[in-house]
Amino acid sequence: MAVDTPVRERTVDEYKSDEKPTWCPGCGDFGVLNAVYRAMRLKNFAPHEVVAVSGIGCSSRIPYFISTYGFHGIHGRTMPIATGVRVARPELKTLVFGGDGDAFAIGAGHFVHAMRRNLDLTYVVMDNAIYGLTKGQTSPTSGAGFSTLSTPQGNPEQALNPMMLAISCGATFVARGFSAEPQKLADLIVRGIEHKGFSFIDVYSPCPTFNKVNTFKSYKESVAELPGDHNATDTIQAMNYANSDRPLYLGVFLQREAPTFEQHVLQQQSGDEGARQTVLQGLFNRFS
Ligand SMILES: Cc1ncc(C[n+]2csc(CCOP(=O)(O)OP(=O)(O)O)c2C)c(N)n1
Ligand code: SF4
Ligand SMILES: [Mg+2]
Repeated sequence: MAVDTPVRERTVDEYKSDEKPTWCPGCGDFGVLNAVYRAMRLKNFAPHEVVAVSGIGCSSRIPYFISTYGFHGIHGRTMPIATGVRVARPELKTLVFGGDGDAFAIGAGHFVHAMRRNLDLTYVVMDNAIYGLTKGQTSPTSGAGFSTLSTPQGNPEQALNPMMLAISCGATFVARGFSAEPQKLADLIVRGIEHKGFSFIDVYSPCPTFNKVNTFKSYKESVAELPGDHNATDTIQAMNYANSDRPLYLGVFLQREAPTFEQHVLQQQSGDEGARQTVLQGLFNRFS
C-alpha cells in the first residue's frame, strides 16, 4: 500500500537565492520581494515548481533574488516569454514581474492581449511611476506636470490608469497593493496565484532615487483599503473605485470566473463539441 509522504513546511529563507539585491537603499522593490517570499511560503511551493519571468528594469532584476527558476527577459516582452513558459510547462506556476515602463509603455500591446486571452498567469507590476534603471525618465504612470530627465519643463501627458486598463481589457483578477505593506501584498499575491486566469497586481513601489513625487510618504497619505462591502464581481463598481484619485484604493477590485486561454485551446483540440460549447459560453458570459 502506498504511503503518502508528509508535505514539508518550508521556510521563507528557502526562497532566497544567494544573490543579494542590488537596488538602492530604500527602494520599494525590497518590500515587493519580501511579499513574494512570504507568498511562496504561504503556498508552500517547492522552488522548482515556480518560474519567475521578468522584463528589463530595476524591478525586473527580481528573478535573480528568488531561488526558483527564473527568466530575465527583454524589455516589454514578459508576456510572450511567460506565455511560452505557461504553454510549454503548464505544471509550473508562472509568476511575471516588471516595471511600469516594461508593462505599460513598450510592453503595453502584449499586456493588453494577455489579459484579453485570460492566460493563467500572475503579473506583479512594480509601479514607481518612473523609469528607474535608465535614471529617471517619465513612464506612462507618471503624473502630468512631473519634471524629470525626459520632461524638464514638466510632463505634458496624462497618467495612464493601469487598473482601468486591466478591467476594461478583460483581466479576471485585478488588484492593487503597496510595497510598504508586504503582508497585505503577500495575501494579494496568494489570491492572484490561486485565481484561475489572468491575475494582475499593480503595486505602488516607490523609487526614492529618481521620483521625489510618488513617495512612501505621499502614498501613505493617500491610500485606503477598498470598503469591506465592495462586490469584486461587479465590473462597474470596480471601475468606480479604480477611477478614484483620493483615496487610492488597495485590495482586490475585480475577480471573475472565465475559461482560460489554456482551457479553450485544450477543449478545441479534444474534439469534444459539448465541452467546446461550454467554454465558448463561458467566454461569452465574461462581460455579461
Ligand atoms: C528595447 C529596449 N528599449 C529600451 C531599453 C532601455 N530601458 C531599459 S529599462 C527601461 C525602463 C525601465 O523602467 P521600468 O520598466 O518602469 O522599470 P524600473 O527600472 O522603474 O523598475 C528602458 C527604457 C531597453 N533595455 N530595451
Ligand atoms: S533607481 Fe529607483 S527603482 Fe531603481 S533600484 Fe534605485 S530606488 Fe529602486
Ligand atoms: Mg518604473
